Amino acid sequence: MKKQGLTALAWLALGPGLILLPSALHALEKQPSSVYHARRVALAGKLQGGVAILFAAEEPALDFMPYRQDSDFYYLAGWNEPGAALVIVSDAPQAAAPRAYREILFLPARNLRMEAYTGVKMDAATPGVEEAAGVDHVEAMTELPAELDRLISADRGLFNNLWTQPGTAAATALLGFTATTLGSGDAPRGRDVTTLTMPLRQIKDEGEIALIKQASKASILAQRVMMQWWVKPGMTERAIAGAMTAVWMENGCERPAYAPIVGSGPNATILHYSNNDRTMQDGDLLLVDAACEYSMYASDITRTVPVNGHFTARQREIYEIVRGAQQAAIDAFVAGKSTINDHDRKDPNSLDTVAFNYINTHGRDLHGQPLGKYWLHGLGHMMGIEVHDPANYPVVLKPGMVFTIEPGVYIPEERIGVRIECDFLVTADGKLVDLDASLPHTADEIEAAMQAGKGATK
Ligand SMILES: [Mn+2]
Repeated sequence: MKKQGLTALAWLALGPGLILLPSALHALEKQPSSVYHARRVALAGKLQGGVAILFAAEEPALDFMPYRQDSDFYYLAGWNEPGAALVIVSDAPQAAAPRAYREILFLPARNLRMEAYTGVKMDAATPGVEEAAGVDHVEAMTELPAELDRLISADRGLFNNLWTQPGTAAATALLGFTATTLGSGDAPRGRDVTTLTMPLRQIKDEGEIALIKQASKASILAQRVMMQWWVKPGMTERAIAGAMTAVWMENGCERPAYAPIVGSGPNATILHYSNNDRTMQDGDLLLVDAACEYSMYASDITRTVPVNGHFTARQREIYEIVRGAQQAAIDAFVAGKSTINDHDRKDPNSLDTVAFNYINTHGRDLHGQPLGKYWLHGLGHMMGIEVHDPANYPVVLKPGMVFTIEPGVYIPEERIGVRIECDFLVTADGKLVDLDASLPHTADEIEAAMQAGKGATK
């Protein structure tokens, strides 16, 4: 938690136009090796005596896009390089060939010619690689088919108890090759390991929460800089996205957690708008759904602000209805009982229903109709290594979970789109904590923040 760039205060004092000198390259902040090891052991406990084989994300082939590791692979291995495989052999004392727990990271051989492009890599022959990886054993990738062949030859029961990421080219190829080496007509089917990692990933440990808070901190700062310094008539949506990106990266984040949505006027009513190519006008609302990723962990924050610094009466009315819906969901929250993202709003404990009922019983459209029909999406989602962490919705919200609450009302006819999104943690004692609580939230707070920026430039 050390590497911080400019403090919030410095950013707010200096404002836009500041040219920053490049700071030291930020490597990912990893949790202790013991944490990743414990996750592998926990996964092994769910394998029903089977073996898990996970592959790292492929490296983009010289297309100049930065590499991002596969989320499950990173969660289990903390290894941020392409071309690797992780094998977890679960403890199976009753198996045909009794097995004890084992974990092996398979690494591709170094390619010295490609290292001119990629930089220096480690492989199984690199001294100290096991300590660097924090995995019990590191082997050359060429050994993986042989290892699998040995395991299945000793216990044919494993043939249909291999857990892999479904649909990945590497897993399909390996299972096909295994069929050939075993002289089998059929390849092992491979069971879906992500069904086992999903519930593990949903409950965050302290280190993960600390990383999410770092992502929150930088994202809050960027949102604040946005509303205080950058939003004004004549500014482009893209300039806002760029200014926020600068704040994220200066504060140690490696990338946006998703494509920034900076939608003004009519674009505020487009849910996943990301062209960001309009010039903002006096009287517009601006919806900014933008946040960053810190050491592989996401933040996800939306604020909606008036471009000229003042909500109209109608904009303020809609804004406060959306905020009221969010507050109603927060007030109704009960750990272990409430659910999120209940699309059909059929679950009796659904927070979506609470928020929908609030919106549908407050305010009217231009035709005297209730506003519920202008809310088009779920109330929130799980968040972690991915901005939308995997889940089978609706999810019952439990201690250790991190999720968003993000009601919205989008009325194209009035060029009004409002979404307010905050990220929440359920604590061990069942309390709901707003991770973005320090960011202006009410209409009054947003107007005050925008005025503060204007005052300072005079
Ligand atoms: Mn979201």
